Amino acid sequence: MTETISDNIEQTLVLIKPDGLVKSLTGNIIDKLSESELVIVGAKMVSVDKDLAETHYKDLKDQKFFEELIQYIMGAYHTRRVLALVYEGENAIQRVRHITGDTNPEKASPTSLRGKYGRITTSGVFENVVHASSSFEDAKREIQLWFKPGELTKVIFDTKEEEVTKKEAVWK
Ligand code: DAT
Ligand code: MG
Repeated sequence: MTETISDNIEQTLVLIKPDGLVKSLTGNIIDKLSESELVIVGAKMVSVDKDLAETHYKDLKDQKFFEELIQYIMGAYHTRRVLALVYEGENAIQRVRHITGDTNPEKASPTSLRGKYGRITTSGVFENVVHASSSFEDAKREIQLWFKPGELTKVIFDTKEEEVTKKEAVWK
C-alpha cells in the first residue's frame, strides 16, 4: 500500500496592526503563532500609506466602516507602523486563521489572538490586533502587495527578471 503524503505548502501574510504594536504585543503574537510550527520567511516594519491601505482592503471599499478601517491600519489611532510577516508551511492559511480567531474580537474564541487582545471601540472600529490572509488567492495577492520577491527567504510564487532603474535613498 502506498502512503498518501498530503503536503499543502502555503504562504500566508500576517500583519501585526498598529494597536498590536502600541500594546507591545509583538512577542505574544509571534510566540502564539510559533505553536503552529510554521516558518517565518519574511518580516519587515512598514509605514502604511493610503495607497497601500486601500489596495490591501480593496474588497471592502463599499463597507460603511471602510474609511475608519483605512485610518486604523494607517495608524491614525495608534502608531504609523505595521509589522508584516510571511509564514510558510502546511495549510498555513487555515492554521494561522485559527490562531488569529474571528474577525469580530467579541465573537472570537477567548484563547485566540483577537479574543485575547482585540476590542471594539465605541465608534465601532474592530481593533483586532492582527491580520491573516483568508484564502490562497488573498494570500498570494497580499504577499505580492507587501513584499518584493527578494525580501523573502523563499518564494513559492513565480517570479521574472526585470531591469529596474529608479532612485532610492542610500546611506551617506
Ligand atoms: P478578516 O480581517 O478577519 O479577514 P475581513 O477581511 O472581513 O476580516 O475585514 C477586514 C477588517 O475590516 C477586519 O479585520 C476588521 C474590519 N471589519 C470587518 N468587519 C467589520 C465590521 N462589521 N465593523 C467594523 N470593522 C469591520
Ligand atoms: Mg480578510
